[in-house]
Amino acid sequence: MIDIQELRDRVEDNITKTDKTIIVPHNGVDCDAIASSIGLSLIARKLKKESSIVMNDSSSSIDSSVKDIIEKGKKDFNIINLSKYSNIASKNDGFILSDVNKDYRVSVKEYLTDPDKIVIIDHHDPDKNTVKSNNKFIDTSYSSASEIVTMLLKAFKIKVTPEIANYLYGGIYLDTGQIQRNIGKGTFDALSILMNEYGANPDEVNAMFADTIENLKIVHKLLEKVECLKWKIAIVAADEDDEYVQPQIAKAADSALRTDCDASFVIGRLDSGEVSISGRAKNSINIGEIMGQLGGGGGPTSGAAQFKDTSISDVKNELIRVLRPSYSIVKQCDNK
Ligand SMILES: [Mn+2]
Repeated sequence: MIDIQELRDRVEDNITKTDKTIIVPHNGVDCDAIASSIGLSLIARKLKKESSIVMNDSSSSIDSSVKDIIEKGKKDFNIINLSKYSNIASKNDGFILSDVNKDYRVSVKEYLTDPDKIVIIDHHDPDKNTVKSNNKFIDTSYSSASEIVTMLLKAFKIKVTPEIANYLYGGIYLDTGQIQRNIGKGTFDALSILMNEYGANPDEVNAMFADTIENLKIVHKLLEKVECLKWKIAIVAADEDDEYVQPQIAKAADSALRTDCDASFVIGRLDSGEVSISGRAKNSINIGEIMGQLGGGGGPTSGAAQFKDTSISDVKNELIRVLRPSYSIVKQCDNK
C-alpha cells in the first residue's frame, strides 16, 4: 500500500518548491485520469500555487462523459493542450503524473527531464518505459488513481465539492467496471469518504455514464459479432469497412466481459484508419502483458493497442498468436 502521509509530503514539497505544477493525465484521457488530475489541482490551489492540467487528445478519442467533465472543469481549472503549455513552460516546473507512468502515454514527455521534480501517482504496472522519477507512488493493488487521490485529499484536509466528489467516484466506478472488478482493500473506504464526507451521489455518477441510444445500438452491433473461444475468451472482430470511435470499442469490451467469459477483446477500425483493440479481463489473464506484446499497454484488467496499415483479421490472428502460449484456443464454444 502507498504511504499516504509520505505521498502527501512529497506532493506538498513538489508543489511548493517549483514555479508551477503541471498535472499530467494519460493520453486518451478517461474519467479516472481527469478526475484525479482535477483533485490534484485542488491541492495546488490549497497550497496557493498555480497549476495546469496538460492533455493533447483529439476530441473524437474522448468519451462524452469525460468531455463534459473537461468542459465544466475548464471554468475552474487551467486545462490546456500541449502547444499552450509549450508557451508557458519554464525550467522550474514541477510535474505530477496521474493515472499514468509510461513516457509514451503522456503529452509532455520531452519536458520530463528532472526526476526530482516529478511525482508519479498510478495504479498501472511500471516497466522499462516508466518515467524517471524520485517520487514514484505506483501500486497496482489500488482500483484507480482516483482512489489514491481521494485518500490524498483527505490527508490534505481539503473540502471537496460534491461535483468533484462525483468525478472521483466516477473514476473508481469506471476503473472497477461499475464496482465489479479490480476492487482494492481501500476502495470502499474511498467511496465512503466521497459519498459521506464530500457528498458524491451514486445516482448522479450513474447518469454521468449513461449512454445514448445511438451509441448503445453501435455497441450492440459490435457485440453481435462476438465469438467465444475456448477458455472463455470473447473476441469481437468488427467488419473491415465499419468505423468506430475508441470509446465504443472500449464499451463493447466492457459489455462482453459482463458475461461468464474470463476475458474480452474487441477489434475495430477507427476513423483515423488505425485498427484499435481493447481488452478486459477478470483475473485469469493479464491484459497489460498481452497488450504489451501487441505494442500497446494497460493494467491487469484493462488495456488497449493501436495498429497502423493492417487489417482487422491480421490483428485478430496476432492476438490469438499471443494468447496461445497460455491458452490453447482451438475450438469455439458449443453454442456457436
Ligand atoms: Mn485508472
